[in-house]
Amino acid sequence: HRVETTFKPPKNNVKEVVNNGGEKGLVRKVNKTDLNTEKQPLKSTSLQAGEDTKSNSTGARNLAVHKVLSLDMTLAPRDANAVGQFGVAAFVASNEDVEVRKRWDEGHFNVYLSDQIPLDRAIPDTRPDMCAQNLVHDDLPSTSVIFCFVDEVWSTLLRSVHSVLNRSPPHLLKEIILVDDFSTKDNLKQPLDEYMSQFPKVRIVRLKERQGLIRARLAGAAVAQGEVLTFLDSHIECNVGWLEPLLERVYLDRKKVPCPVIEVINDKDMSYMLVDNFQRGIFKWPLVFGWSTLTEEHIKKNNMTVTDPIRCPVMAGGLFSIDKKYFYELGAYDPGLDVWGGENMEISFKIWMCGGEIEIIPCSRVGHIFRGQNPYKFPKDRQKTVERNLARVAEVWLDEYKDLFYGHGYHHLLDRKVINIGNLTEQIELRKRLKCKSFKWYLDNVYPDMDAPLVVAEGLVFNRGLRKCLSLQNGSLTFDICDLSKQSQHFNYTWMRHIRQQDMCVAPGKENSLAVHLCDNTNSVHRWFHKSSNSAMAEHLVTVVVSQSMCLEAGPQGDTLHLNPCETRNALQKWQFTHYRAQ
Ligand code: LR7
Ligand code: MN
Repeated sequence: HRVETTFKPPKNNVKEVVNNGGEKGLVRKVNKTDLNTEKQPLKSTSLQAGEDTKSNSTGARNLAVHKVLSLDMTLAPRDANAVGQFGVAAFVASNEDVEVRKRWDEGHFNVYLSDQIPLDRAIPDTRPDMCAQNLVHDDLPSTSVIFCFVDEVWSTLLRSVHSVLNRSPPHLLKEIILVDDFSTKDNLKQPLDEYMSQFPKVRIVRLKERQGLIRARLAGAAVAQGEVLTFLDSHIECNVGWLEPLLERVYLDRKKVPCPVIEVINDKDMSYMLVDNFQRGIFKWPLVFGWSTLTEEHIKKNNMTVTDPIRCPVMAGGLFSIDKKYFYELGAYDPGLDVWGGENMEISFKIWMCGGEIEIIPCSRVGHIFRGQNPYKFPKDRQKTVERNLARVAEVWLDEYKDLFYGHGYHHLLDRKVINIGNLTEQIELRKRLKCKSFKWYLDNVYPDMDAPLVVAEGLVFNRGLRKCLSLQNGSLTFDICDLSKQSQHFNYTWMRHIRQQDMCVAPGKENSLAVHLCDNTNSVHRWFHKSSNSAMAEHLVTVVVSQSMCLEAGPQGDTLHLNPCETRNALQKWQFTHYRAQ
């Protein structure tokens, strides 16, 4: 069983595609004519006393505000006819296809094309109209922008850096920190040092061994001098006015963790594509990140406009700003997370459960190249690395709901003799020290539309052939006339796949008999497979004994219970619970 772990771009329901160079109907593209070419240079506006409502921690009122930067320094590009200029789709001649294919694997996108596009190209200002009119405080905190990368493609890495340099107000950009996570490509060594030496704000940190993006970000944060940390992936393009609205949120409340809207840089034609409004980051079991559009009702009820911040149960992970002191108060990332994956869940649960908030800020927009595959090697198996990271997060943050994580395809992670998820003492201590709320609180208050039933099925377990029920009396399993009023006949079928009454579990006994054991999550013989419908083994209770599937079967006289090889049509092997909470 494989759980999907690659990240998909946000949705776009607009059917018409302006330029069908890329995947049809996935995301809407922006026309050259959509470009706002009448941007005025930045003007500061001084407000009348009393118009501003924010008072700072010393009690003094900050009255000076100014408009968000709305001039794209790159709108008068050096070469208006360059390939990919203005973010429009670029094409290569058909005889260059071979080149495109040859270089694709360097980044798992059109590297050949990217190398021809200006490093400081203009892109369309995709912000909702009102954004350019918004005011922000003039004493916003400064930020360190942290890019970590491993073997990133030269042109996309540089385009990422240029987009930050060109589209961030200089007084707010303390520095750009490039953390090289032990890349092997030669051009990312001395040539990168040389190139970046022309920009005093750019610093390069080299890791001595491969750490993975989580510990690489921690290494960047450790040397950062800005008041706010802004993390970005190394294949992005920041859009006009992207930074101020993020810093404004942190300024208003240091426990707010703002994320930009993530737009799409098409992996085939490198065009800049905008995405639907009102999307938030969510997860489905087993902790799979995804996007969901706010409902019409929710938008109406909360009187939301397209520029309002959108509260998100979880963030995508790669692009966000956070107050540096707050980041460390939260214990930063769990440094035990390896290479890639799960850290977005960890930081999201931590932020919400320990008093903060995550929001998407529609006036801040950053394009990202979504790739079908990681272009770098994983030191260990990719799937195993991600699963292990997620199990760490589940163990620390999910309380009793961690069963839902394991129950959705990750039972094998429970066999701790095989899977070592490492030491969690410090993470558990941290959660206690910060007095964080429960995962139930998080579900009720932050993600109430999440379906999270704690058991799969419950009630009586009755046999379809004999209409009698399982019963647990004086520590042994019997088979009785069904009686709803008897607690001895009530069982739960849990996400751990236990047939369970309190802490006792039904298990295979000696010589195809049945036994009752103290439940043990790590013991695979306590697990039973059961489906109520739609499968060949429908309604069977199947256990795996010594790597052989066996089914729970009622004796023909209706007095015994034993295990027998499974038979699809045998009614004595068919079992049903009174209530199914989930499938
Ligand atoms: O070992 C590594 N060392 C690194 O420095 C592996 C990666 N990296 C760098 C890499 O070069 C890149 O700059 O880390 C950054 C992120 O890696 P990607 O681009 O391969 O990740 P992704 O875009 O596929 O995945 C998303 O999920 C990750 C989970 O660990 C991270 O949180 C990424 O930052 C995140 N990306 C985004 O949120 C962008 C939008 C995705 C969506 C939806
Ligand atoms: Mn990425």
